[in-house]
Amino acid sequence: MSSFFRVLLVGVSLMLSGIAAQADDSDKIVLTVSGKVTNGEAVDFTLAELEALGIASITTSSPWEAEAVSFEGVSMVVLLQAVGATGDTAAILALNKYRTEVPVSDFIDHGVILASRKNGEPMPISDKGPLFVVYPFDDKPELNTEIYHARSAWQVRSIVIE
Ligand SMILES: Nc1nc2c(c(=O)[nH]1)N[C@H]1C(S)=C(S)[C@@H](COP(=O)(O)O)O[C@H]1N2
Ligand SMILES: [Mo]
Repeated sequence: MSSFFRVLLVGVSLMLSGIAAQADDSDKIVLTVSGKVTNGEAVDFTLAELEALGIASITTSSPWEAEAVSFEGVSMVVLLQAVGATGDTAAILALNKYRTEVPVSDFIDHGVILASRKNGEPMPISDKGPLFVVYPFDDKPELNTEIYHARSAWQVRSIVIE
């Protein structure tokens, strides 16, 4: 191959990889955890970084899903361990500015997850994504109260450990 075509090929493939990088969201920060975490330094996560912590799943119906569906995401206990959280309350903030305070004991007592997928698929913002705090409502019917519904924040963007 002539050097001209080599240069052209390299140029075209660089251009295409640039387009691919723009088209996917792999660099996008989906979650920031701050407050009482290691060294007080806020920790940012892409979706892939978050899911690399390990995936747990909860299959349940909810006030938002009449039929049981599978939610998959990182266990809140694992997430808090990963950032070195030492507080006992997690203030969870959503993209729509909704804010709710959840006792860290809930995460331990109920195996709460920060779901990033529903039935294996990432959740769009229009369907409570990209991150949704999910309690095991079907396994623990006592969680079907206003208190736990209010702690079930969707469109989660950040968490402050207090
Ligand atoms: N992002 C986000 N999550 C949220 C809310 C909200 O307004 N925004 N409302 C909370 C409250 S107070 C309750 S009771 C339930 C209400 O869900 P509903 O509005 O679908 O009935 O979701 C909780 N999660
Ligand atoms: Mo509510």
